[in-house]
Amino acid sequence: MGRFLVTGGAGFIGSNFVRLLAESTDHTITVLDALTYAGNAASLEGLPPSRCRLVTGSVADPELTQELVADSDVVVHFAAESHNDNSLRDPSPFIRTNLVGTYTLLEAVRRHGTRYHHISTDEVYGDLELDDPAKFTESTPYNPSSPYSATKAGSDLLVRAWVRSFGVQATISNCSNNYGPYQHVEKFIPRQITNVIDGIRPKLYGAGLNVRDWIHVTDHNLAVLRILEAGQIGETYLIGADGELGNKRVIELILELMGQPGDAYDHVNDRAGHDLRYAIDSTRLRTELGWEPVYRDFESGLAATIEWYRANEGWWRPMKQATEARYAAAGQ
Ligand code: NAD
Ligand code: TDX
Repeated sequence: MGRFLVTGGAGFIGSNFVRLLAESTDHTITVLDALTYAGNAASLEGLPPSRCRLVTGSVADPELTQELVADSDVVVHFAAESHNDNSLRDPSPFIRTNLVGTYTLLEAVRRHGTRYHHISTDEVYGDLELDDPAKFTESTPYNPSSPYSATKAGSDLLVRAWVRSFGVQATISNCSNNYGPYQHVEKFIPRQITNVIDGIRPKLYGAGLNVRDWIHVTDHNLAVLRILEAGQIGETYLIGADGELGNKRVIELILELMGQPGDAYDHVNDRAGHDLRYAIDSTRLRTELGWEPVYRDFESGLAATIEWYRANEGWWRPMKQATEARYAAAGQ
C-alpha cells in the first residue's frame, strides 16, 4: 500500500473515506473526481495538502486513468452516478460512468497490476418481501430493478470477469444504505432534514412501507479498509449493520428529533419500480475479517447527522433549491 487513488472522493462516501484514510494512516491520496452536481471540493477541505490532492476528471477518460493508476499502489473506486431517481429521468450518464468508467479503470489496473477495490451496492440483488426471513448474501442471484442498479450490477460483473480472465487483483463490496455527513440533499435522509430546517414538510414516497438497511458511512468505510487489509482477491463481501427500518419510521424519527410532530409530513408520488426492502447478511465480513459496526444506535447516529446539517448549512445550501425544483417537477 502507500499511494491511494480514490475515485469519486469528492462525493458522500468517498470524501468520508478520504478523511478516514488521511486521519488514520500515512498514505498519500489522489482523488479523481469529475465534480458532477454530486461532487464537491468543499467536502475535502482541511485535508493535509502534502498528502492529499484532487484531480478533476472522469474515470471514463482512458489517458487520465492510465496516468494516475501508473502512479498508484491501490485504487478504490467509489465514483458513480448514484441516485435511482435520476437514473429514471436520464440513464445515459449512468451507462457512461458506472459501466464505461469501470471498464476504463479495469483496463488501467490490468495494465499496471494495481490492487483494486470496487465499491458497490446491495441493490444489485433486487428487493425482498417485507415478511421474507431471508437477507441478501454473497450468493444471492443478481436481479437489479432500476437503471442505476442495473449499471452497478454490470460493473460488478465486469470486475469479476477481469479477475477471472486477466488476473486483476480485485475485491468487491456491496453495502446497504449509508447515512452520515456530506450526503447530497437529493438523498432521503438529508432531504428530509434540510426540508425541516427550511420549514418544508418531509416527503414520503407512496405509502412509505419500503424498508432500507441503514449503516453509518464510517462503518462502511472501516469495512472497506478491512477488506483492503485482509480480503481475498476475487471475492465479494456484503457490508451491513442490521439497521432495517421502514421509511415512514425514519421520517417520524427525523421530525421528532427536530422538535416537530411525528405526522407533519406529506405523501408524494411513488418512485417507478420502487424496491420494497433491502436487508444484508454480513456474516462473511464479520466472521472471516472480524469487522463489526461501531455505530450501532441508529437514533443517536441520526441525531448527530441532523446536528451536522444544522452546523454546515453553507455546505448544502447551494444545492438545495435546484434539487427541490427537480423533485417538484416529478410531483415528489
Ligand atoms: P455520490 O453521488 O455522493 O458521489 C459520487 C461521486 O462520484 C461524486 O463526487 C461525483 O462527482 C463523482 N463522479 C461521478 N461521475 C464521475 C466520473 N465519470 N468520473 C469521476 N468521478 C465521477 O455517491 P455516494 O453515495 O458517495 O456513492 C459512492 C459509491 O458507493 C457509488 O459507487 C455507489 O454506487 C456506492 N454505494 C452507495 C450507497 C449509498 O447509500 N449512498 C450504498 C452502497 C453503495
Ligand atoms: O424524498 C424521498 N422520499 C422517499 O420516501 C426520497 C429522496 C426517497 N424516499 C425513499 C426511497 C427509498 O425507499 O427513501 C428510500 C431511500 O431513498 P434514497 O436515499 O434515494 O436511497 P435508495 O434508492 O435506497 O438508494 C441508496 O442506497 C443504495 C443510494 O442512493 C444508492 O446509491 C445505494 O446504492
